[in-house]
Amino acid sequence: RLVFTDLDGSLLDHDSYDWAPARPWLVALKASGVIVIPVTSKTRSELLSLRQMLELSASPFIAENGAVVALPPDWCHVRRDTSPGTDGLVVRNLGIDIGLIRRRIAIWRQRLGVHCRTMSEMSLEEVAELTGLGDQEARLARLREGSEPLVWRDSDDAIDAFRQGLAGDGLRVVQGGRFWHVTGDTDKGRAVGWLCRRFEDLRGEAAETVALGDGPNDVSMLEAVEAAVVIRGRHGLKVTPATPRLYRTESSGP
Ligand code: 2M8
Ligand code: MG
Ligand code: MG
Repeated sequence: RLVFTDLDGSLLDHDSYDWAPARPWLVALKASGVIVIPVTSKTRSELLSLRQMLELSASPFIAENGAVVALPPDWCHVRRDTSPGTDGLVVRNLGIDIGLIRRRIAIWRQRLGVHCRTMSEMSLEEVAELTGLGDQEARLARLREGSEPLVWRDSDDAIDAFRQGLAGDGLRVVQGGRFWHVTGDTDKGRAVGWLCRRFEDLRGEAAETVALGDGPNDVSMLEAVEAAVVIRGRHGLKVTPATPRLYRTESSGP
């Protein structure tokens, strides 16, 4: 059994990033052999420390909205994967190089004359201020590999034009809790599907799957599993996955 969970606003509180209320469940799931898999907008670097804190170091994780998948040894395929890095994880990039994403954002912004500010243009202090993260965490959030967060400073119509322009380049724009995120042709749902197929390949049986999330960028993931949980958000954004088995929580966060 696999439980896929978003972090910010879901397993972690939107503002304080606290997860203590969920701890008893994490312990119980581990004891019964259920694998909890973080699926997040955060970077691989942020996840490397968070997964230890959450005691999820045996699990794979999906970072940067589906652009990056990290596999611990028992999720690896001897023939298909490269050898693991120093952290023991094999990393698969399902998206597009971050340099290309940043160049296309700059081009479409200029071409359309729209206003936004990307995370790579922000100072460390600015990122810390916007997210409420400490300096060290903000530094890790800036180490992007396959997605660029940005703050939109223009109209709703302008974001549609921006989205269409980037779509012509094979790029996608999704909305997280605080930022818009530009990725390659991937999303949380695609990465979840990829991991489920990997599980089936290795174990010889299909996984039973549940996913939890609070944001619009979680919809593809919620639609990729058997049972979905929408966590009440603090951002006021609509989250409406088209799925028959859907539960909405009354409380927000962990
Ligand atoms: C960003 O992601 C969140 C999650 O949805 C957002 O858009 O609000 C990312 O930059 C991530 O790396 C960072 O840790 C997080 C902090 O709130 O913000
Ligand atoms: Mg979230
Ligand atoms: Mg998230």
